[in-house]
Amino acid sequence: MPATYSSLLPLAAMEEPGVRQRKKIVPGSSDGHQTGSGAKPTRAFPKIYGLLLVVMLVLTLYQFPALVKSPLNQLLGTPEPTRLLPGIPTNYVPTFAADEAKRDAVVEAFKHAWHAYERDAMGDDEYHPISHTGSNLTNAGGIGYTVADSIDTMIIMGLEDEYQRARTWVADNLSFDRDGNFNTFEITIRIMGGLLTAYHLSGEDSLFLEKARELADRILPTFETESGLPLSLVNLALREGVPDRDNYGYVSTAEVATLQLEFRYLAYLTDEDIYWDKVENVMAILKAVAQPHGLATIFVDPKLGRYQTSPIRLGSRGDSYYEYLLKQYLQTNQTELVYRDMYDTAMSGIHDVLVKRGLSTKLLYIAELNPERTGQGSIGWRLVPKQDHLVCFLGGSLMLGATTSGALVDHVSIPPRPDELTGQGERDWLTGVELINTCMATHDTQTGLAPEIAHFRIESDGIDNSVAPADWYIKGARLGAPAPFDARYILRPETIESLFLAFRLTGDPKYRDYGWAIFQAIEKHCRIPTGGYASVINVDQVPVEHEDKMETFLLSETLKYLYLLFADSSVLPLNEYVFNTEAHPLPVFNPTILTGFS
Ligand code: DMJ
Repeated sequence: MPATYSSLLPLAAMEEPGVRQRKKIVPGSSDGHQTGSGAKPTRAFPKIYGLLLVVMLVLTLYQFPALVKSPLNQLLGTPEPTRLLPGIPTNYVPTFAADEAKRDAVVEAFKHAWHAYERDAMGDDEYHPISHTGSNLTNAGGIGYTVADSIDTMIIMGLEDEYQRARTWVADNLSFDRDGNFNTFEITIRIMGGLLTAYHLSGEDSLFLEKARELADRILPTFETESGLPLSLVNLALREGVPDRDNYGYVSTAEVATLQLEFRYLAYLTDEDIYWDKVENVMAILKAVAQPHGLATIFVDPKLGRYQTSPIRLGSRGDSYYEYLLKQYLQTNQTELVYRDMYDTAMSGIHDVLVKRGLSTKLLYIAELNPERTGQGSIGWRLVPKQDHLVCFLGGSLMLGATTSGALVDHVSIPPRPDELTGQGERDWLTGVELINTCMATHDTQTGLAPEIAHFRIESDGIDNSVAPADWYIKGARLGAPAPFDARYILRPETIESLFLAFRLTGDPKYRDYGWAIFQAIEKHCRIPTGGYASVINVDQVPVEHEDKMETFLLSETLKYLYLLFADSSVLPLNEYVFNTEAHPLPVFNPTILTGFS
């Protein structure tokens, strides 16, 4: 059994998370975010405080001159400086009109996938396009995994007929009364997230909210653990949390910390605090046991409420922990500063420890840390130069974070100017741009598709340059040998997600070009002529071999982000929506309760 995380890094003493008495915000109350004009101070304001305030103001303006620069320039008619961030071409014209031909080609692809599923497997959880069959996650029957994950894409793409048929299926057939063990995280992000967005985008069709709420109520018992961290699995019929025996009962950090957008939006819609409190408590616990560098190991112990010794990575089991730090801050209109602090700390930790460069062309990548026992019985950390495809979400996320958490002004320009960003914002922006370039470089394969995992060359790897390329390679790939697991492309969306964000934040057409190239590679190598799309077993082998599976995130994420990349930028604007980790857009709202921890 692995040692505890606390045995390896000096943890802050395990104390009760700083949970404060929860207060509803009453408009006009002096402790809410929306203080009304009628709020009166209750005691005199000593002069010394006034003096301190002036000194602080002067110091702040000295440090962040951009706070006054723009208004001053406007007043004096001084032209704004036009300095651009490095990496942004000086000659591009921001254009946000739709590229209709490409956008419509993506809609056609969605129909090709959905119609095949509808024909062969309607209502089944997953689809196998080569055998033309469907399958369910458990033997207890389907829970609408594919349907719920796809509905909002139909609404966004304007596919009225498909939407009506899917809605009818939800109304007549969707049941969560299934006596099987389902993954808490997956059904939250795919099904609950899908239903909540369908509710919002359908003009508040109550069918979707009722179903989302029913699912949430069946999931709630997973939070009844000693710590309050939810269990990995849930029996939906019995309404019972089930520990994951495969991982000693530990839970992935990403899984416990990627339920928050969905449960918080449900709490907002229903005015039921329980949904909010359960997921916020998870964040309070994780903050209380966090390391100063803000990096999280990929497993937590739901009994003890602390991190377990396990790898630190931005790939599987770690990724969306970081994604949701930023997105929780954005979801509630940038009012919950504790999430911004956690996000900023984590991004600095990533830069200090995990950001590395390849040997030859110095491609920037995000490495992993693996714990290892040393001779003396203590534990050390080994840097592993490996990057999951999943990490490619981080490029766009860093750019989005730079323009929000890292912004000095309310609305940054498109693209942002350096004087609109904090030092951290500028650093994150540049890393985001570079990481997207690296993710694009990993598409330099025979198929033009990126592998599941890329390894980067380091001095000490002892690999002969004639055997592996100078920058990155697919580990275990050898001529004539069976393709390693790392060589697959399973229709993942992360690079495309980043391209969509980068395009919206810069207007640089190269991001559309990149997206179009990936889309064409998917069309060429993953499209099954009889309908549907399938995963590819080896991105470096043409003609390809397929795996008989179409992941639901092709419909919810990959094709949705491609559509949005080519749609005009008024569709789902980034300042009004926050996308859950499965690409279900949820509206930004002003919270009606105060954050319960700090
Ligand atoms: C999706 O289910 C989600 O994006 C999740 O956060 C991670 N991976 C898949 C897609 O790759």
